[in-house]
Amino acid sequence: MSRGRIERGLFELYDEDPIAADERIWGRLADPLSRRGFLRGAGLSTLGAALGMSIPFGRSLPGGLVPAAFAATTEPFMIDGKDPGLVVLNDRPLNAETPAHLLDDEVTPASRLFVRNNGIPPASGRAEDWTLEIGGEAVASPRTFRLSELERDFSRYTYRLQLECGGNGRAEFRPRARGNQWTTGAVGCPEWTGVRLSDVLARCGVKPNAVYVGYYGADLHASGDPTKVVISRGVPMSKALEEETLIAFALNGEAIPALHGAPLRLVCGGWPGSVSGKWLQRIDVRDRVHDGPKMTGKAYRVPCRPVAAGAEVDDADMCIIESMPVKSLITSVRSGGVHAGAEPLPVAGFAWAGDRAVSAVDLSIDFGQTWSRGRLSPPANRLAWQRFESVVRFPMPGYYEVWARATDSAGGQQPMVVPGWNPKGYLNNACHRIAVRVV
Ligand SMILES: Nc1nc2c(c(=O)[nH]1)N[C@H]1C(S)=C(S)[C@@H](COP(=O)(O)O)O[C@H]1N2
Ligand SMILES: [Mo]
Repeated sequence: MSRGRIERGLFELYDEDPIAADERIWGRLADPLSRRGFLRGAGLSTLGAALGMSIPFGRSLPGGLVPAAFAATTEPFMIDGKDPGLVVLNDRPLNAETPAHLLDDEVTPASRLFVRNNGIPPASGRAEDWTLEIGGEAVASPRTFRLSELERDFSRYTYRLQLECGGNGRAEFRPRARGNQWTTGAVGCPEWTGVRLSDVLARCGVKPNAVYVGYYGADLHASGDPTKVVISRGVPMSKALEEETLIAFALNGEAIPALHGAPLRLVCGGWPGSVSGKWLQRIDVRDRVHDGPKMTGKAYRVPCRPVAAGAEVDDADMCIIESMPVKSLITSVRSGGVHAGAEPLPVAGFAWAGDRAVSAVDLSIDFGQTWSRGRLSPPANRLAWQRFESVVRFPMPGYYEVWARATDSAGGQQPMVVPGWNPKGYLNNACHRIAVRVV
């Protein structure tokens, strides 16, 4: 069987109905009505035949999952300054994600940081001429700072801050949510340098009625209409005034690249990437929850209470996403690789948990029946992702999946299957899994 042909068929079929796809491709399921059915008998041996090897823990393989061995592949597409391994999801506006095995650096290089644009990035202007305006109902003395003033008059700080798009993982929701079909790669943890938003706001005076900040950037609306704002989001004052919330002018010690918001951007680690405004020109201190484009309606909001998949939800029942949920990625091993079975396989990656810290990462090689705890490093600073490392040993040759599951400091844990469906497909923090062929 040719791999390409299986892939196309698989993805189309799994898209429509994952359980029916299992039946058609791999044969009968033990419990065809259950999303948690397991592959048995004929199905299992057909899958084994397609893989060209047996599946030692096959009895535990859940039905309805596209086997990780058949993960999508994409042709390379060159973006200036970017690793050719990035996968482009949309070119107008440009959106590109990073395959997990390219995220193995403690500090994500700019060339491997995902790109998420809602509009058209501004033509790169001269940084010396750039200004940042601070205004809004709840600021005592509105002011405009030149970039050079920000650099000269305020203390600078450097933090590693993880940035993850709220829609990372959207591709797995059924029914499908519209928008970029991010798989796992809309995340990274670069090192940002800048001044504290709190210091800059203190210089202008924040009134007691301050509730929220809202940013405005210099990008152009996709319609080309210069009067339309692409996106203008923000955070409550408590998040805005955190030590780590930066007005950044450098990424990994160099000027911020054009695609990532040159010359100035907001960085609020641990919250949906959309609050970290790029090409930053203005920050308003608001006396109410900010109501700019993509703050209201269903944008970057999830149902306040869980809903059935596919349900219609009233805007009034949608709540703003704040801290992102606990999540992890295996980055040291590329999914689909071949491993010599006699050798133990080192497996490492990163875990993060929004405003919280990660307290543990566990790995499974038997589809979640048993787990073993990895070694976990402390974060370089608050809101940075954390390295985990482990070694797995496979009992015999065959097809395996390595699953990673992180737990946060409040006991929150990644689910093994896609969590709560929501209209826009946010917050999928299901366990990451990679395929390994042991020979
Ligand atoms: N001005 C502006 N800021 C923006 C965006 C945008 O389209 N315009 N996209 C947001 C979203 S949705 C995300 S996830 C992050 C992505 O940052 P990156 O492209 O540097 O990875 O930027 C945020 N800031
Ligand atoms: Mo995003």
